[in-house]
Parts: sequence; structure tokens; C-alpha cells
Amino acid sequence: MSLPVLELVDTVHSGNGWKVRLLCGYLGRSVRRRSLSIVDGDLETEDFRRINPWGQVPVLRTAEGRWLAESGAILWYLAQGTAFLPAERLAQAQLVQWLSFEQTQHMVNLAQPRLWVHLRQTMQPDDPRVLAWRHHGEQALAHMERHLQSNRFFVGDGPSIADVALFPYTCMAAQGGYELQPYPQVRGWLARMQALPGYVPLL
Ligand SMILES: N[C@@H](CCC(=O)N[C@@H](CS)C(=O)NCC(=O)O)C(=O)O
Repeated sequence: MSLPVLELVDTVHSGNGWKVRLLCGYLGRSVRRRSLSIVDGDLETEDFRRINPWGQVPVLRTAEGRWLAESGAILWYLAQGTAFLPAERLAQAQLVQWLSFEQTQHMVNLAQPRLWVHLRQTMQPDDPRVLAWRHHGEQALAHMERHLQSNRFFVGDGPSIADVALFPYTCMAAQGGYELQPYPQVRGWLARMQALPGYVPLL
């Protein structure tokens, strides 16, 4: 039985949108993509606010016809019944642990310097806000490095949605002024993720 085609609303630069396309690539799941533009105000329109009142991408139209926001929730939805969402109780709790880490310690500190210095070019690299993000982002990368010293992936023995969630902004860290040279385990893990069948690059 063929699976229904899902619809993803994203933007071309969005690392959060990339997470969803990446998982779909690994799962061989087709998704119809509609890319909006933040600078053209597409996320401010009434139409978009109807599908996500919070005004952010990514948003996925599920098989049930409902709009689902938040990248972690979308990954969880898509990965059910696959190896990317292990069924064991502890593994699932560890997934939540890494998804929470990604949202609170990792994504914000890696994405914000990329957004304001590299993409929008409205902040200088030595702006105190950029330096603060970088300080906390280095701590997040060091935490990942320590975990990967004795683990090939973040949860269990194979790739899961924890890896998918952590991949895009780590992969694009240089655009936020980060240097990955001091993190050899993180670089090895990035290469393992890129070598998996179905890998898709950022648009
Ligand atoms: N917690 C959300 C964050 C989503 C997010 O920050 N999306 C950005 C693009 S990567 C966005 O829509 N920014 C526009 C805005 O916040 O106004 C997730 O993980 O999906």
C-alpha cells in the first residue's frame, strides 16, 4: 500500500526544514515541498498563521490532514515504526533528552550567528550577542564531542531522529563562525551521517 504524499512548508535556508527533508531522504519517504520566504513576509500572512499560529517553519501536513509544527514533533511523527525511532523505553527517553538539548542548548546558539552574521549580515562577528551565542555553542559542541568519544550515534547503535535533529546546524556551523577542527568526533559523525543512503543536502 502506498503511503500518502505529505506536504512540507519550509524555507530554502532553514536548518529546521532540512531536518525533515533529511529524515524523509533516509526513510525514502516522498514529501511535497513548498518553500516560503521570511524576507518577503510569507510567514506573516493570515494564510500561513492559520497553519502555524506561531509563525515558524517547518510545518508538515500529516496523513491525517492536520498541520504539525516543531521540527522535533515532525521527526517523531515521521519516524514512527522505523529504526530512526527505537521502540525501547530508555531509548525513547534518551531521544527526548537529545531533542531537548538540540532545542535549548544547540540550535539557538549555532543558528543565530549564522542567521544574523552570515545570512542577514546585520550583525558583526564581534557583536556581544554573537560572542555569547558562540560561547554557549562551543559548550554544546564539546558536549556532543564527549558523547561521541564512546558512541557512534546519539542514541543506540544506529542513526535516529536525535542524529537527524542535531545534524543540520552542526553541519552548517562554519556559517555561524564556528571552527569544527577541535571536534574530531563530531566531524567523524557528520561524515557518517552524510554517507548514509538517502542523505540529502540543504536545498
Ligand atoms: N522550535 C522550532 C524552531 C523553528 C524555527 O526557528 N524556524 C525558523 C526558520 S529555521 C523560522 O521560522 N523563523 C522565522 C521566525 O521565527 O519568525 C523548530 O524546531 O521547528
